[in-house]
Amino acid sequence: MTSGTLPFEQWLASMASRIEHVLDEAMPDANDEPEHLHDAMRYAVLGGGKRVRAALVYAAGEASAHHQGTTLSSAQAKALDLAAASVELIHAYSLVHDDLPCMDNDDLRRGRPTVHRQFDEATAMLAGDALQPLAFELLARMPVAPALTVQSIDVLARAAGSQGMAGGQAIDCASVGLALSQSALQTMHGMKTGAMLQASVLMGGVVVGAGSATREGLEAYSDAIGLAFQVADDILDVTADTQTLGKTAGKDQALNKPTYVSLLGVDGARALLAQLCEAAHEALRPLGSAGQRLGEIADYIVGRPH
Ligand code: GRG
Repeated sequence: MTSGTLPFEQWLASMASRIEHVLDEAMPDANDEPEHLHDAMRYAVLGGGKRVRAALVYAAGEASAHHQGTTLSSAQAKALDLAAASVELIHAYSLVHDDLPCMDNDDLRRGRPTVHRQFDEATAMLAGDALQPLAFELLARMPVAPALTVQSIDVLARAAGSQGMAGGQAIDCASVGLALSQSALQTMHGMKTGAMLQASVLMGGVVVGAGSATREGLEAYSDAIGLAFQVADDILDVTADTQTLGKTAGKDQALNKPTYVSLLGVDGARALLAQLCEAAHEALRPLGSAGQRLGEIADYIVGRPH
C-alpha cells in the first residue's frame, strides 16, 4: 500500500482498484441465497464511484503511521482495507436509499440505473438495510487490538446515525423550499455529507493507533474537507459537467433544496471553497510530509490541479 512516489491520479486509481477487490471479496456471492438481494447489494457497491472515502481511510492510515515514524504492518494494512470497505458500504447504502422515490427519486446513479430502477423498490430498501450491518461486520473482523475495533465502530456508527448522515438527511428532507441560514446549511451538510468523510479520515487514524497530536490534525483536516466536499458538489451542480458526475445538473436547485450556491452565489461559494482548502492544508502542517496524500485529496475535492 505504501505508494508515496506515485503521481496522485495513479495513486487514487490504485486505491480504487484495491478497494474494489476488497469489496468484491467481502460481499456475499450473487449465487448465495437470497440471490436477488445479494445481486442488488453487489450492483449497489461494485463497479462505480470515485472511492474518495476509501482513499481517505488509506491516506489517513498511512499518514498516521508515517507521522509516528513507522510503516504499516500487514495486519494494519488489512485492517485499513476492512475499514475502507466499511465506509464505502455505508456510503453505498446511503446512495441507494437517497435515490428511492420517497427521497430524491433518481433514475440514474454512477451512470447506470439506480438500484430501485434496476431491481425494485423493496429490494433497493433491503439492499441498503443489509449493507449497513455488513459494514460493521467487516470492522469486527479487523486484525487490531479490540479497543481500536470498538473505537472504529463508535466513529462509524455516530457518523452514519441520527446525529450524523441519517440526521442530516432528515433535516434536508424537512428543509425543502425553506431559506436556511449559512449556519443551518452548514449543520445540515456537516451531518449529511461531512460526517462520513470525517469518519473516513478519523478511522484511518484510529485503526493504526494514531497518537493524540496526529488525531488532532486529522480532525481539523476532516472538518474542512467534509464541508468542502458539499460546497464543491453544490458548485458542480450548477456549473455541471454532468457526464463526469453521472447525475442531473441542478437537481438540488430544481428540487428547491437550499444549497451553498443559492445562499452565497457561485462566486461566494467558490471563495468559501478556497478558504476551506486552505484550512485543510493548514491542519496538515503539523504532520509534515506525512500529510502529503491527504493534502492532494483536499486539492482533488476542491478541483485544484496538483
Ligand atoms: C439516505 C440516510 C440517507 C442518507 C443519504 C449521502 C447522502 C445521504 C445523500 C447523497 C445525496 C448527494 C448526492 C449528496 C451530495 C454529496 C454526495 C454525498 C455525493 C455522492 O458522493 P460521491 O460523489 O459519490 O463521493 P461516488 O459515486 O463517487 O461514491
